[in-house]
Amino acid sequence: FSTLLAVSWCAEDLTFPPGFKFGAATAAFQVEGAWNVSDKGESKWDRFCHEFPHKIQDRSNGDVACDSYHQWKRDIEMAEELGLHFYRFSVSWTRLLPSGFANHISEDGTRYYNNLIDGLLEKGIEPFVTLYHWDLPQSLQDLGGWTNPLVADWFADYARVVFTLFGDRVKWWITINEPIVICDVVYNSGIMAPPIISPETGAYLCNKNVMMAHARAYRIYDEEFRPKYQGKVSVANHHIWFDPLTPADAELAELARQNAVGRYAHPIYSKTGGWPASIEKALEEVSLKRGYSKSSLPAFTQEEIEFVRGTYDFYAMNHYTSRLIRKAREGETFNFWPFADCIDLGAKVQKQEDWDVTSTFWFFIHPEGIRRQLAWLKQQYGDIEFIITENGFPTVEGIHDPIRIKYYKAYLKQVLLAIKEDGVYLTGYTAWSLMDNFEWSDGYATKFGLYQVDYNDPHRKRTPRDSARFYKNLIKTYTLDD
Ligand code: BGP
Repeated sequence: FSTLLAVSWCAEDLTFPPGFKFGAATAAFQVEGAWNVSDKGESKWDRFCHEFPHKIQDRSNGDVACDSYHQWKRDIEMAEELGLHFYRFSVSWTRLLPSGFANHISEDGTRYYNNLIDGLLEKGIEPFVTLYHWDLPQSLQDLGGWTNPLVADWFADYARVVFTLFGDRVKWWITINEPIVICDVVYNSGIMAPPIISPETGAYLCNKNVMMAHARAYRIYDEEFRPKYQGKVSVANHHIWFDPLTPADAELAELARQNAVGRYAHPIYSKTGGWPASIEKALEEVSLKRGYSKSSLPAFTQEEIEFVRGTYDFYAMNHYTSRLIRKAREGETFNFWPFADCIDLGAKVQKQEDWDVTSTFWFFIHPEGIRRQLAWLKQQYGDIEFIITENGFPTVEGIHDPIRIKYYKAYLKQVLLAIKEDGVYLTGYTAWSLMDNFEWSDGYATKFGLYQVDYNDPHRKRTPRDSARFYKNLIKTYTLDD
């Protein structure tokens, strides 16, 4: 019997399709440091860490971080060591446009990103660039940030500058990283920048403005740059997979998916555009009940629906973890973070007994979730190109990190099943993260890196973990077989 088992295991095809691309990611605020070097402007995360150190687990900040502003050559070397096909990083808005507006472009900022992009291309590694990974200029935050509809204009100007400067060499673009974090997590929890709590209004205003800002940037690329450069543009959503606790919770789990994913994806990827109908209805009912004269979720005009609809060239999926959904019990309190409890829907989340916990409070291990999430997206939005733009694992282990390798293997196996069994057209996978970095409210306490960073070293020495060797071998062999 054991021989039979062994045979069936070997027969299992754990090989990635030819042409599949592997990458790793970071984000400007999390790695660059040099927060006030040269003419760089202040971002909302600079301000947040400096003013509210107690909101960061280890009271740290991004002032130096991994010092990638100075260590970029080593970063490229690491990408080369791993054999990455692409490196996903973000541009810091205030490094390029210190005032937040397009009235002055920093020469130093331009030079920094040119060096990084050219250095990667010299090694045959594709730059995969995110325009916005959470570090809004403080000058724009002072004007209301993502709750001010003018943010779409400011973002459009910034996007045009980035496309103009780097579009000749960068072919893969993400406009905005994880709108749900910028909106729902920020305005529901107060644990991220800016610490403004406004769940009934702020989160939804932000939601619509982010959709408009993304669409503006996409349309600018499409009309002014695509004819010359033929790149691809998308937005990277965050996906927590929701399973119902019991069959009776199935409908609520679907509503929670539409709330957490559909509210950010439906306007862009669905055939009809606009908000998911079930969410539009549920949120209007809640708002009226609360005494508002209309829904807190701002309506789209027909023109806006058309403007946002179809603004993608592929689907960018960030995924880490899953939750179970059940109806909230009488008198139960809501805890929005980790962004799934939804007071407006009466949905409460919990973890399955047998899901392992990790060193980070919001993260439970449930490999099947990534496959189910991909299948759901395919079923909702059709047979489009998918790229996993973030997936990774936090642990406090040192250089030897067998648990992280186990996580990567288990999740990547489910990714293969999505491709081979469910027919998901998935062309790339991105590990979060190339190196340990400033993990937002966790500071440096949580470590996601394939490379360990020594924060006591003035040059922030990077050392490959065992997981880096695992990933390198996977990229070389294309198989999960040992
Ligand atoms: C994603 C972010 C990344 C990264 C990662 C780990 O949501 O896009 O920037 O931080 O999560 O999460 P955390 O740092 O909250 O543990």
